[in-house]
Amino acid sequence: MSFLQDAPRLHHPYRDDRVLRGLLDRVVPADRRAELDRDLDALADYALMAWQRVGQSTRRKPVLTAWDAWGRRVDRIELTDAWREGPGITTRHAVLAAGHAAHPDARLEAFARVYLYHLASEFYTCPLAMTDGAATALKASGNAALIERALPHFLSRDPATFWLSGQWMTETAGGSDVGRTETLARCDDNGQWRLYGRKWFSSAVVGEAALALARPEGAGAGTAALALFYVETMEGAQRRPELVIDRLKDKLGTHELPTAEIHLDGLPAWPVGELAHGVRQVAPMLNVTRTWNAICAIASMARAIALARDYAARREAFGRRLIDHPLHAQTLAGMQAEFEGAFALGFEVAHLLGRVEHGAANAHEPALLRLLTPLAKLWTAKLAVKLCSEALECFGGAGYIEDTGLPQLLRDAQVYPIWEGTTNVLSLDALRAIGDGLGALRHAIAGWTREAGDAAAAQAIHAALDTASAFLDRQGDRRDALEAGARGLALTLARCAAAALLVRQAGWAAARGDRRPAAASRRFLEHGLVRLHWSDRDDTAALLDG
Ligand code: MFK
Repeated sequence: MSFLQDAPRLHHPYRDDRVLRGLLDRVVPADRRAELDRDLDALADYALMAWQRVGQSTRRKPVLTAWDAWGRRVDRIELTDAWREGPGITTRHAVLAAGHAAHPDARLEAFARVYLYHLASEFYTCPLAMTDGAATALKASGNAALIERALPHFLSRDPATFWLSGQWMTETAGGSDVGRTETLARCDDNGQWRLYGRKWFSSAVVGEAALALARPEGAGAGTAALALFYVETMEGAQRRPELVIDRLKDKLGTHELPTAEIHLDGLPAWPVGELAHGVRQVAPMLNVTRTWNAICAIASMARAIALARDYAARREAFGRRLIDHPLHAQTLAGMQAEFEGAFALGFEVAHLLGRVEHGAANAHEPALLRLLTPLAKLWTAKLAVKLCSEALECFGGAGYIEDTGLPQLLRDAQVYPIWEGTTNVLSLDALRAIGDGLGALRHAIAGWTREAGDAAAAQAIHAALDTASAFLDRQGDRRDALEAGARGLALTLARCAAAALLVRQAGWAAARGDRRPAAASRRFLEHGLVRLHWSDRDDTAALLDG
């Protein structure tokens, strides 16, 4: 019998996830844990089923049928199984609704569900993120009529009444520069606002509602003149005729997600707030979807590492298992330490969000949340690509073969740094937040490390923070230099926060006899915290000169 290699086996994504269980054991009160465990077990069972199912089928992309056989415009999108199951799974396990429950841990508990559901959902989490963001932005707007109209659908626990919301911002002229939005909002003779224009990346086009930025007729140019509108896309079972799907995008990854180009030809719309400062009004949505992005990136890392570790424990080469080769073990351990840092930061942002929303945060924490949200998004996104790439390499040639299911991990991960703001857009956003944020971060880091009593780690983290502060002081008012260094600054601050959170978790776990989080904390610190570059501007210009 010739040699055959076993496929990697996926262990139970909840019961066997020490890192998630360690966090929940530390944070979630016992009286809510049983209900949470029921949902997490069910979502993890679904994830196991989904992993087996994709291994047995040829993956399908959604199909758009624009016209029916009799010439009617229908814009019907045929979805994959996981997408069709999305409303049922989401509502049954409160993937959205749990985040809006009336207690400060609500967001943390919801994001634990998201973490387990994400990959099995085939990025159905993308429109879920936007729906969550829309619910949050509508609440923040105080618009009672829209809240009463939409939130019971967005947060429904019944698939029959559940609605998805899109977030329509990106346009051909605008891209990240949303201030160049060309979609026009015009008020008709009956006082009804209507939208006209083209949206270039619409990820939840199968949804029933959306928040859209548009420029009210006669308003000036730029970001401040944009208004935020709420729209509905369906008229009974039919898509409204004023919303036309031009085509589905052909993307590198996230193939199951029907991202569309659309145009609006008089779609009825309702202002969310004042008829200006729409970006300010949509910002709560952006910050929520960026948190989803971080948690989903972490979920991709967890899956990639879990498969690579399982394989390493069974695959033999050069006379012993891969995991017994010192260099392979060192590689996997390094990946695990980075993942645990990303996990700690992503879930701290999730927890902070809930505490701030419920008035349970201390005075520093709103500024801390504002800074950590872009930091977590940008760092976890980059790390997901790196770790998924490394995980594929752990399989050798098999990692490059489509029907192992592995290349998809890398292709899909590449979306995290791009959507919801690129790494550079997010680095510049962190500069917006650093004024109040840096002091809040120092304060928080001092608290997290004090809890654990690890003086050496605390010293290393504070030294890295001092280097970041020195960088900021040196740039002073030189905006160009500050912007050029913003990515290095953001990565440094993200790593400092993650290191301190690892130290906190390590202290808690060590007191209970688990030394693994301390190993993660030490290894993460060993990888270094500072990622600043003090680059010469003339060299930059020279390097770009042909
Ligand atoms: C599975 C994972 C789930 C993920 C879901 C994925 C969905 C994928 C679909 C998409 O990708 S949707 C499109 C994503 N696009 C973006 O994220 C836009 C990227 N561009 C930015 O983020 C820009 O920074 C932004 C458009 C928000 C603002 O740029 P500007 O034009 O330079 O605006 P400006 O004047 O700096 O900011 C306007 C106001 O918003 C200011 O407040 P004031 O009016 O009070 O002065 C800013 O402080 C405020 N602001 C901006 N970003 C904010 C914010 N406030 C709070 N939080 C923020 N993040």
